[in-house]
Amino acid sequence: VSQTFLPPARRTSPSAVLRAAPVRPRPSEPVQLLTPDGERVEHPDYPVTFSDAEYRSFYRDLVLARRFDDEATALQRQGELGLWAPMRGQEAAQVGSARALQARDMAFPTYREHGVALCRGIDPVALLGLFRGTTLGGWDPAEHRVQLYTIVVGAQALHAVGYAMGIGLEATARSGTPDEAVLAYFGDGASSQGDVSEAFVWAASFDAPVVFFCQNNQWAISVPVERQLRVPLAQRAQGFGFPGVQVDGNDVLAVHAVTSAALDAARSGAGPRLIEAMTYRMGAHTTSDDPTRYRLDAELETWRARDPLTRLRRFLEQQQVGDAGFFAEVDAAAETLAAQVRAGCRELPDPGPEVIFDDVYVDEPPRLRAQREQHRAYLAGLEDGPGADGR
Ligand SMILES: Cc1ncc(C[n+]2csc(CCOP(=O)(O)OP(=O)(O)O)c2C)c(N)n1
Ligand SMILES: [Mg+2]
Repeated sequence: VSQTFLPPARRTSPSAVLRAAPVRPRPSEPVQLLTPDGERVEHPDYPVTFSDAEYRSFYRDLVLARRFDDEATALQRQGELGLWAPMRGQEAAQVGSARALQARDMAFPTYREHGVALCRGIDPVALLGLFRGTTLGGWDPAEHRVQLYTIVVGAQALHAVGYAMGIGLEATARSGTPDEAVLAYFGDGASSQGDVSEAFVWAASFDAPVVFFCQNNQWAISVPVERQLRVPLAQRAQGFGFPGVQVDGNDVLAVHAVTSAALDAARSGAGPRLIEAMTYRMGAHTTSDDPTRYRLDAELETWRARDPLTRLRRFLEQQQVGDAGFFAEVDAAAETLAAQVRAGCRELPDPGPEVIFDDVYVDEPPRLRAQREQHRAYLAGLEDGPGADGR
């Protein structure tokens, strides 16, 4: 065998090869309204104002979201949850965007949108059910206007566009504007999925009232964002035929302003928008992951200095919008929430073995009913088995 046909000797470790992206995304200026030092800055495209009460309520939501997420991580460590996907670090991206939604708008989350769920009034204990294995859903999407969590990376982008196309078609039928919009969440890793590119094409072709909201948290498990994107994701939108904007995802004010504007545009019939929120996943991908195996402490430190809670707290203190009493009240509310979540999680009822037959069909076909009966009889016949108590 000639030397020519031998593969080249591997000169670096596999992880070094992964890291060696020849082109890095070029730096760009994300929209920012609040610096990491807590200074309120203006942006020409987003001349927004917030009342003191709004500033305080943003802070409150950020703190509650973080406390809930921390509690869930602890519950997994105590064996109360099978798994948890921490969102620590992404609170501003989630609270800022979710609070830009109007009552009728619909959100399509991934598996990490716990801050979105809280802002939309989903019971945090019900949300834990999915991670405790007591439910396959947890809430009514029609009531909260948040679809169920989607684990299949990127799939919900297509679901969101289909839903938005429906809104658009109804608006056309009554010769009006959509008046409601869809917010589709996904991650930087998901941006490489065919589903997301297809979703962009369909949304553009049909002027669907959808806002794509990418939380670029720099990692897709152990794969760095440089592997996903050769240009900032926001720039990719142009090639699909709609506007894209990059926002400081750790700045709750900027995220809120940018998402509000994009949703307004979608509701008014201007078609889709893409938002790339630059943020960072401070914790592990999930509680099954060990990020120290693939990323450096220095990177973590850089992002810790951009913490979304710290910067808003600095602003509130510097502008005397929040006093010691306010911060104490928020901390107390967070502890109350954590205690309720802890107790509620442990009390979540175990589902009976028959629930696997539920919610498959609206009208249960005879064949499935027969299988359910067969399964029930089988369980009843087990001595001390799961069906022995009649469930
Ligand atoms: C279609 C599909 N492929 C692979 C996986 C396994 N997986 C789960 S999360 C994930 C990474 C997703 O990264 P990103 O989109 O950046 O979201 P993040 O987890 O960072 O929030 C992968 C590959 C999956 N769930 N679905
Ligand atoms: Mg990611």
